[in-house]
Amino acid sequence: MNSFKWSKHSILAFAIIATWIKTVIVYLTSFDLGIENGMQYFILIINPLSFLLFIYGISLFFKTAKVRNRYIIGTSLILSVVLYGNVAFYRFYNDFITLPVLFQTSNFGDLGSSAAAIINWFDFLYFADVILLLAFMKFMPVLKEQFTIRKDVRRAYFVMAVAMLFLNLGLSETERPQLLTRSFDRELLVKNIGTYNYHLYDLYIQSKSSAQRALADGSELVEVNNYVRANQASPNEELFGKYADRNVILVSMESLQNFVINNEMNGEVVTPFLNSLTNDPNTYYFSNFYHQTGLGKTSDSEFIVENSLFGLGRGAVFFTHGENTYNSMSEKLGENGYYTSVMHPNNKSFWNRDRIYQSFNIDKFYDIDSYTVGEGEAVNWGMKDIPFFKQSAALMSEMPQPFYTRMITLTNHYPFYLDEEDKYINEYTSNSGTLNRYFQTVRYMDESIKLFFEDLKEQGLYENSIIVLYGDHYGISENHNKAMAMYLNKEEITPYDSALLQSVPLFIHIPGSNDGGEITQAAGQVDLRPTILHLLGIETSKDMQLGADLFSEEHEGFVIFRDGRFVTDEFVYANETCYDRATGESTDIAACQPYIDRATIELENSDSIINGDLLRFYDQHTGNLIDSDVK
Ligand code: GP9
Ligand code: MN
Repeated sequence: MNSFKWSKHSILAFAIIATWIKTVIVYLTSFDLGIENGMQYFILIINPLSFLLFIYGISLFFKTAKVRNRYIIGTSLILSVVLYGNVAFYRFYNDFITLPVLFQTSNFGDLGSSAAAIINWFDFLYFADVILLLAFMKFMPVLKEQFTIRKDVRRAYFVMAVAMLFLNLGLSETERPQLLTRSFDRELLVKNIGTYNYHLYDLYIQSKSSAQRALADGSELVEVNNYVRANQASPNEELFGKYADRNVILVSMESLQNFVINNEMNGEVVTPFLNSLTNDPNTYYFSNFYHQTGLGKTSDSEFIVENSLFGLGRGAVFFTHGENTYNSMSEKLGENGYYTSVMHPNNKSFWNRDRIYQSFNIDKFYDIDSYTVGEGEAVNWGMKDIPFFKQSAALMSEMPQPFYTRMITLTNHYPFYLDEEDKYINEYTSNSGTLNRYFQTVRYMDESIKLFFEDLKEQGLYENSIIVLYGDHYGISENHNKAMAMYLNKEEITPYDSALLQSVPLFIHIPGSNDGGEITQAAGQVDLRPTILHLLGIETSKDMQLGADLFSEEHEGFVIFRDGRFVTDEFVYANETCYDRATGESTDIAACQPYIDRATIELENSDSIINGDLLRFYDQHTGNLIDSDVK
């Protein structure tokens, strides 16, 4: 058996290759990962490798063959259990396991009762590699031999593993920029970094946030509470409760910035319908309104609107703190007799929506499974807005009333592609294809909203509703400044301009009300929750919110951005410079200093509420702090 001497490591190679092949087969047969091109296949195939090289490679440190072999078998068994656990979970939930879900036993109540439906007789195949490994060890005596491995060989082995990891991450980053920093979607993570690395990543995110949570107690809330109470704005007496019991339809307009409103592009009107709302007697148009999102983009805007708190400075709070206690607008409306929902034709796990919506106590999520996407009805990231609105209006007609629904559009999303038949205007003509196409998708979205208003009338839902339309975040990043400067007829886009370009439109449309007009005071997304609740006559004076009712006499024109920049009616603070809005020129920093201090406090307050999961210590009905020993 001398010829087998070379194969003293064959058990390691065998284990890696067997688990690798099995994992890829499982990807392709047990999950629906939506692989679209050759590169995605390639990434999928290589992505288990770095982790397997590491985890099995640890066996190279063991001195005796017995320990080494036991380690390899044990590892392959554990990995099989993890993989199979995911498969079983996926069969039921169409999603990947996260640690909090795993430890939330209530979830498994559902699972347990249908275990029989989830487990198949051929499932032992998921353990085929373990069985083969055992057999291999039994029949290959060389594997039981003692050996020592040279240090340089071992080092070379781990260098190879690291190289593999970087290759994987590099390719994933080109496929999905900012995959790890923004952590959008479990499916995308598994598809790109693989199921094993995904669990490590999840472990990292969860342990970081649970450490902060464990260290927090109710005492931190005292300070936050004092700040919130000292700064809250009382409702506008005339408008408070004026539209009680109306349905509320919130439309999050994807990537829509304010600069297109009442503007033209090469002689063509970009948003004819939204323009008509800017001087409609039943519509308030907020022309100095800003998004306050960070890396969590759409999900951050949802978070801000629901909770009147900021997202986080790093990552997406939807992912990192999906299990926290919240007092969302949905929950509040639910307590006041509303049926609450979100309508968005995408994967339910995108942005961890399915999980955090439970924390928000939203009654129903109309995700992609609630829609029928016909031939030619999808573009960019999914279903086109026109059929989305049409089907949504039909779904709304079935909802118990009054209802509150939040709709999230999708067509005006980067890369802003459109089918020919959906192009109502030409492209712009600059060096940025992104900006050039943006005008066309914005024009399409404008059309879809116009048609939606007609659908609502047809369904008999229009008169009895309040329709709130707002842009979720910017669509054109600073990478396109040159083209933007050309469009806006400016020499360059300065940090001052960039801050003001974060303005997104907000419309509050109240059919038949004769309440309307343009409001020019600076305002932000955190203000929506109190504004809407007050229009419906729902008190928020005990709520832990950072925004203020837009109609309140005490509302102040001061909008804080997530990155610390801010806009007031007089000043803009960006790039550590204080600008005077009257001139656009920089001015003495002292003018901005009081706002800088307040912005710091507000962002810190928001962060400590989220990181410490402080709302679990707060009774929003009485406004009292709950004894922290209880939770
Ligand atoms: C995805 C959609 C877009 O479901 O909301 O997310 P974004 O990339 O804009 O954050
Ligand atoms: Mn978005």
